[in-house]
Amino acid sequence: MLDPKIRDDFPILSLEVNGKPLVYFDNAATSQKPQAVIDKLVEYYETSNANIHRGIHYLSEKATEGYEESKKKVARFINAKSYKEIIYTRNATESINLVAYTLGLSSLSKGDLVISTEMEHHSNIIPWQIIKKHKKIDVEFVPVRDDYTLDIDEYKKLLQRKPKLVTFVHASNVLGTINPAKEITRLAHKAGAFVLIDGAQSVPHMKIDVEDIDCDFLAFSSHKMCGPTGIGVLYGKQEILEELDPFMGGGDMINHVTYEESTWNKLPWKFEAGTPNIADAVAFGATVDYLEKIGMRDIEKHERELVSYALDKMKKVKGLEIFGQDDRVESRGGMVAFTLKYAHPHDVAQLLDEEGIAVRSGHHCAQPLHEKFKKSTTSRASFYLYNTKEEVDKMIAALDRVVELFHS
Ligand code: 7TS
Repeated sequence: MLDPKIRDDFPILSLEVNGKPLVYFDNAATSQKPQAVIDKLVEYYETSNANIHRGIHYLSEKATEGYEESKKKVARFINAKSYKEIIYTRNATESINLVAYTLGLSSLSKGDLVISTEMEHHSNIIPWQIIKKHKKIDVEFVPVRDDYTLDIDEYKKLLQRKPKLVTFVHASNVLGTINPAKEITRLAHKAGAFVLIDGAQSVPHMKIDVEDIDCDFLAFSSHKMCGPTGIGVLYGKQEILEELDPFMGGGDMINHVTYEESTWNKLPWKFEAGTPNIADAVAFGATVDYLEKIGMRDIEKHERELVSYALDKMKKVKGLEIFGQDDRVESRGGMVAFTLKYAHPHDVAQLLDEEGIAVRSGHHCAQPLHEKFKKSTTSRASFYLYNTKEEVDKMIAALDRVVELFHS
């Protein structure tokens, strides 16, 4: 386990909620921010604020340097070849939409197949439904089996139809399942498809190496990995990004403009129209420094130990059913969705909140997955580097009290 002193880095963790010390178990929705990231944000506004790529004055150059340095750090963090492969968006959702609206609109045509999976977040379902409407493509979903893993045999069958794109969630935000990204990618490439991975729930929690996985695109969000809101990342292989048309048009993404037509800027700027979210990008660079200092492998180990501890205890709560694998911790992430036989998930979340414990309830933007397993909603506890076994114990005690309340 990581040293619990790490908690001192996160000012919000010393809050009391409803008179109790905060237990923050809603990390899959968004994570808390360390002081180093908050300080960087303030420092940027106090010492560097200007627009980037526009002026030759001192501040503009300083802001530009901070923005570009952040991209270089992110490229190193995921082992991309260059910062040219790192596009900043608002969030993982926008990153996925960027691929849909560029590659989807320009390269897909009627009857082309896109393969996704049944365990996607809505952000990797809706964009393809929109492209389906525009371009009359087919979208198929790899089934989730009863053991909450993807049905790879069905996937192989779908691949025989020569899809143009395979897109899948690396770690499910509900089931916790970690999909075999390298193998899925290898098979997709063999069938001639592009590969887009939704890394929103994997990049914050494990060491990701895009060269090793060999995916063509990877989408993730800063705010789920201790960074500021308002910054998302789309990694894309340079040779593919070079071929794509821009996503949005405007300032900074152009080379030369006439009234009739225009040419595009170099990568990655071709995909970043208008003034970007400079301050949050600079602070995102500090976020990467922070995570690297702790070490992604140690973060992963910490969460694995914590989720294993939590699963053992949760299984013993009367009437508690886990939605996802409850044993194979090596292939699942640190989030546990569950239902209690005697209480509605919203009541569970509300009663836990009264004890200062933050969990989420709902369908977690994965409604089709819930419906497939005949659930309308679940509660979900999701862990991160600063959570402890003592906090898990508090949640278990609170859940026992909920069961007592509803069962008696
Ligand atoms: N993909 C996955 C797997 C996610 O879990 C989420 C957010 C997204 C994409 C979208 O991320 P965004 O930053 O663009 O919003 N998931 C959740 C969640 O589970 N609870 O709140 C947000």
